[in-house]
Amino acid sequence: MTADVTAGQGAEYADTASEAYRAALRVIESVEPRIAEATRKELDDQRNSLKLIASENYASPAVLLTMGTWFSDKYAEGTVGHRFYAACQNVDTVEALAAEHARELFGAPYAYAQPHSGIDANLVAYWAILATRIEAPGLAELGAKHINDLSEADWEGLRNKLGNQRLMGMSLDTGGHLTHGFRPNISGKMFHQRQYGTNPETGFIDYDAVAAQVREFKPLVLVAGYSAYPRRVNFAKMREIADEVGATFMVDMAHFAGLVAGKVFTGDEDPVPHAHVVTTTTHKSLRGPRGGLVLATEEYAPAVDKGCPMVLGGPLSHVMAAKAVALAEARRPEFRTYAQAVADNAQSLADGFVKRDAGLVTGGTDNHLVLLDVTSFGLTGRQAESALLDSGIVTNRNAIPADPNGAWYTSGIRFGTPALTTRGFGADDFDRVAELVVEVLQNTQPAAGPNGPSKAKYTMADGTADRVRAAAAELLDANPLYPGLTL
Ligand code: DSN
Repeated sequence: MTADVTAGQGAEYADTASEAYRAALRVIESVEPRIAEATRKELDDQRNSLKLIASENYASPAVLLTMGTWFSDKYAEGTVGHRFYAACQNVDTVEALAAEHARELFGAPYAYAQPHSGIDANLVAYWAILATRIEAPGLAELGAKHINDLSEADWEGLRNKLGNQRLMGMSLDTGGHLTHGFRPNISGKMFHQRQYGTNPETGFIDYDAVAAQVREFKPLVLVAGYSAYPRRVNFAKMREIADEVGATFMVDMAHFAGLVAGKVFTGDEDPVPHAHVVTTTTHKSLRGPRGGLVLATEEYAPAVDKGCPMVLGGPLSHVMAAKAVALAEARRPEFRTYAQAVADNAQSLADGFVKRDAGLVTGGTDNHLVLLDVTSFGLTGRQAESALLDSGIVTNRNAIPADPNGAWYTSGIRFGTPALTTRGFGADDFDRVAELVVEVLQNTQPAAGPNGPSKAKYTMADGTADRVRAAAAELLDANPLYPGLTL
């Protein structure tokens, strides 16, 4: 276990945190014992499985405890110093601190800490871009100060303009996110959308091809960012492409915010100096509470600041408080050690797969995630995900580019290193993880379905799951989650 990497995860105040949790569980138990029981069991399950879901992590006890307070009870619609409710002075302290830590950590001119999730952060960003680029000039053209002053006909005209704009983002099957213009998501309905993909031969983004598509489509918004692309993005290049057609450049860094915070991604790979608007979640590689965040230039800040009431309901002040704590943790030097270890460990995991002849999308990784093409084992993603879960390995199935099995069964398994790195796993441990994954998949076969081989059912050679669980337990015991915390 590497002390630097796990610092802040509880060992230094394990006794106090244990007391706090034992007391809290006794209180919960007195009202609904089944919730206390499920809470204990969840810790047990998380402690005893190899968590490799790329979008998950383990927040520190300080972050978790911050969420369980009376800030949950307070309404605070509006923004710092400008609320639609009375008595928000302490929420103002909390929100201002969360925003200050975010600005300092990422070097951003402005930060907005209210979004409840990454999807909410993206909706705030889209509407802030539309408000800045379409609504404000539209109002000026009509000689009005506020939309409420417009006649019904003028408002209808402006509303049509707002609903008639173009967005381009990365396609879901090549690693983009639902909210980047995928038609079943609201982002694909509120914008005319087109998607860019990756080079079918290499799996990498082809910047010349993206530039050609952008020149032709001329989007108002160009989105970069991913949830299943195992490579870095050159954001300086993407900004140049956006500038050519006057598009607003937005980056969704939800997956890799921890690598930006930890200075693994710098220069052209740091989205903050290059994008007009940057969104993120706070609970993935950033290791905070479940929630979202928007960073913006001065130009877009006033519109982002109106996220509530524009898009959001009342802020979750208890979560904003936890965001402030997590961002303060991420500003410590040890977070850089953690972020570098996340990237090094992903490299080791990918190398472990490659040397065992498992097929990887793009042939490897240079961020925190690895996308395994499980057709190399004759399986669907669904079969592989279930067989791994039976063996104590928690992952999620994921589409691969041009996936022959579609978005439900899929042909890929996505792995991420942020969570196990928090436990202290190192490069050798991740090589062993690759070995265990390959052992499971090599011993799994599709089962017969009513119309030929099933895409969901599978059989595993006897003893595989038990053998792998036992090997995983050795790794988990050597790198305990919340060391010293007892309930
Ligand atoms: N659910 C997140 C992920 O797993 O990547 C994205 O929304």
